[in-house]
Amino acid sequence: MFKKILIANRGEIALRIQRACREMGIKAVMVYSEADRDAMYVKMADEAICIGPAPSAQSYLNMTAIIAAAEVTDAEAIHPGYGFLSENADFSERVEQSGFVFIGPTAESIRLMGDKVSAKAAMIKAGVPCVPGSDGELPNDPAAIRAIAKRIGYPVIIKAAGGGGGRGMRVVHTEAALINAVAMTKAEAGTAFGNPAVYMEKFLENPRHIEIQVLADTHRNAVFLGERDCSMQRRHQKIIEEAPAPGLLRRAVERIGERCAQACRKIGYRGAGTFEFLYENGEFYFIEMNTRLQVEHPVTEMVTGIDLVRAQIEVAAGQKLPFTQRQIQMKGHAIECRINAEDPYKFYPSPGRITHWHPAGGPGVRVDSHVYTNYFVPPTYDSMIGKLIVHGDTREQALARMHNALNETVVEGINTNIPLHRELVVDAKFCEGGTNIHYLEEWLHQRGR
Ligand code: MV4
Repeated sequence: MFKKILIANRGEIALRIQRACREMGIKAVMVYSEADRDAMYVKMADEAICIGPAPSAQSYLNMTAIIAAAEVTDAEAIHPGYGFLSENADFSERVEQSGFVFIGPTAESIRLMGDKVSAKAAMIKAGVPCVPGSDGELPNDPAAIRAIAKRIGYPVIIKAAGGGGGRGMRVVHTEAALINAVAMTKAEAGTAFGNPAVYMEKFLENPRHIEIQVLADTHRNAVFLGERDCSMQRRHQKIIEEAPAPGLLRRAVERIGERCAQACRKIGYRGAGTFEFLYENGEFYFIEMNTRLQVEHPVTEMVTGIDLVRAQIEVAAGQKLPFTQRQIQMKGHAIECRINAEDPYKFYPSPGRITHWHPAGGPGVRVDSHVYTNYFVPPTYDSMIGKLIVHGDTREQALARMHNALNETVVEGINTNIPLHRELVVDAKFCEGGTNIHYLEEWLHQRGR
């Protein structure tokens, strides 16, 4: 096992990884930007190194500075967290070429999944069901493009191979709009991702976003750890996630989960990963794979009892997965609310000093947050200041615990989206379960203001 790990991230996830290291008897090196100098997790780290000024381009995205920090501290491995460099294949490659272990998949896997056209081709080959669509990248011939759309049936969606997470897509409802939409998406993709390749899919009108968590070791063992429902989102930003997904048949989840684990074995995947699916009319359709730990990983930890960060570190060190598929049992229900420093209804960022912080507690309550009374939320980064996660025997109990926990939480000095969460956890349709990816935006629209 490693003696020392460098954590190449900030905020709640930096603290989450530091906690795993501490529990495992591993020393944690923190890198931080000038904006994060006073953060508690930086002071609590075994060692901490400033890697540059506040803007991420000069600090948390600065590969040279991060690798140099690993060199001077003699760290053996680098955990990238989520966001920043976590899905950057060049970073993973540079880390390994510099003699460190990248706590994540190989550069080859990251590259394969980063290109959505090659990711989909790999999944089709591995037997994972995908959204009906073009056979790879769209050709340049307008007649051929029209023929593909006709075969799929309108509406269709044009997506950039280099996109993902909602970037670089366009829905097309009629043949008249098709060729122009393809040209526009290609032009934008070339500028934004340096890759003009696009592909086409049937546009699913009312799906849910269901994702499958996987874990794989370097000995070709791979397991799935159930699913998460991440349909409660606004502008591709998830705000509530839960596990298991309400109303899904366990045997349907197990069938698709086994396909995902099989795909991991087939491509030689290592580490934690997430298969994203659209779920409509009882069918799963693969859209993307995320090759990192996700923000919402705690809901999976709460229902499986498995520490995903510990498992990531263990498999990165070459150990075998410490459990088999049969030993993974889902118990109860978990819900996560992302707490953002923002206006709860207008969504303007609300950085600044937290004058009073009191986290919730009690049975089944977990708070993943790096903030404290007098912490200054910098305006430079993502607005998420923490996550409130609850577990209960049933979804009803989890919702009741979340309601209590939201009411107990005190954040003064800045605005947060806690008032929005308080309304959502008592909303009749959400409480019923099974709302789709459009529900939150429709709810906000109807609510007005
Ligand atoms: C789709 C889709 C409907 N049909 N693909 C958006 C994020 C990216 N990961 C894929 N996305 C979508 N792809 C087909 N064929 C609808 C979306 C989508 C969406 C997906 C998941 C969660 C929220 C979403 C919000 C709007 C659109």
